[in-house]
This record gives sequence, C-alpha cells and structure tokens, in this order.
Amino acid sequence: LAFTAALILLAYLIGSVPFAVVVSKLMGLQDPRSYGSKNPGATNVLRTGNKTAAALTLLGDAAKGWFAVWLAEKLAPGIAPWPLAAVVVAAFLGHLYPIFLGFKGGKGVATALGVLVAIQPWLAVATAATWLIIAIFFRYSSLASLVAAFFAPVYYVFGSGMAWYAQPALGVALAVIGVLLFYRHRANITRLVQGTESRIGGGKKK
Ligand code: NKO
Repeated sequence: LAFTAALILLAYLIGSVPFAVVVSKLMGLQDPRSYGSKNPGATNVLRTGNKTAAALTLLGDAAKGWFAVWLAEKLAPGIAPWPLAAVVVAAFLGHLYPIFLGFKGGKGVATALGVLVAIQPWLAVATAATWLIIAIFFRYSSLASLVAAFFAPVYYVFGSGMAWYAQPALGVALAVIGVLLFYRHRANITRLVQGTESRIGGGKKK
C-alpha cells in the first residue's frame, strides 16, 4: 500500500512539471501566466506567435502524462486497475494543481492526451482527431478540448465493446478527468457563450 501511495505521489510530481512555464523561460518568452488567458498551456503560449514554443509545450505536457503512467506500469508490473486509475488521475491533477507553481496550474488537455496514449493509443488517436476536427471547423481551442473531453470516456466505453480491452476503473478515471476538464474551462465556457472567446490563429475573426 505504501508502494502504491509512492507511485501515485510520483505521478503527481511528474504531472506537476509546468512545460508552458519551463519552455517559455528557456526560450526567453514572457511567462504565459501574464498574458492572454493567463493559462500555462500550449494554446496560450501560441498567443505569443511562437509556434515552436507552443508545440514544445504541447509535447512536454503530453509526454509527462504518458511518462507518469508508463513509469508506474514499469515500476509495478501488472499493477491493478484501480491503483493505475489513481496514478492516471494523479498525473492529471499534478498539471492542474502543480506543487511547483503554488498549486495554480493549467487546464489539463495536453496531459490528458498523454495519459490516453499510455492507456490506449487508439483511444488517444480518436480523441485527438475529435479535437482537431472541432478546432479546424470552429477555431476555438477550448471548444475542441471540451468536445474531446466529453467523447474520450464515451469512446473508451464503446471501444471496450469492440476491440479495446477496457477496465471500469480506467473508464471512471477518464470520466473524472473529463469533469475536471470542464470545471477548469468554466471561464472559457462563459466566453464561448458570450461570443468573446479568442480563436486559434490570433486576432478577432469577425
Ligand atoms: O488559453 O484558455 P486557453 O484558450 O492549451 O486554453 C484552452 C485550452 C487549454 O488547453 C491547451 C492544450 C492544447 C492541446 C491541444 C491538443 C489536444 C488534443 C487532444 C485532446 C485530448 C482531450 C482530453 C480527453 C480527456 C478525457 O483548452
């Protein structure tokens, strides 16, 4: 049990590494918590116009989610579904409430994508494709994230009935992540409803 607790804590610490802030600092950009949506995430870093920095943020925040889950499975081969689900949620919570940023973190989209890759690569592909389609059609990163967060648990459940080997515990973990993702986007939801949300590609497109 102490070992499981250590794995969960480790996942939380890995999830806590804020790549938006780290990448911005390394590349000499402003702290993403000081402009735009003030969110330490890939979308907000893109608002500087630096696509490389945004891509590295996305890559880093996703990679840490994948790595946290992969490491737990490596350190505890055959880890049971519920402890693994706790590891998954802990990595995600690390990004939302990072110990390294006074517990004020991001919205968890990229990190959620990373844990999906670790859980089931095809689920990650389907969810990322959903994000991309909404982003291309509507040009709102937040809306794309919300739609993807809604569908990821749905895909998991339906996928399990077909080919994917699904665990109820991981389905619950994805639903919890989805709910938290909506909660973290509440200001975005208000802006979407009011029509004041900023679109991808900068500028106020009509
Ligand atoms: O600054 O408030 P903002 O406008 O920046 O940002 C809103 C945005 C915050 O998220 C990010 C990360 C962007 C990542 C883009 C690629 C993600 C593709 C896959 C989505 C996976 C969804 C998670 C499923 C959860 C179960 O939203």
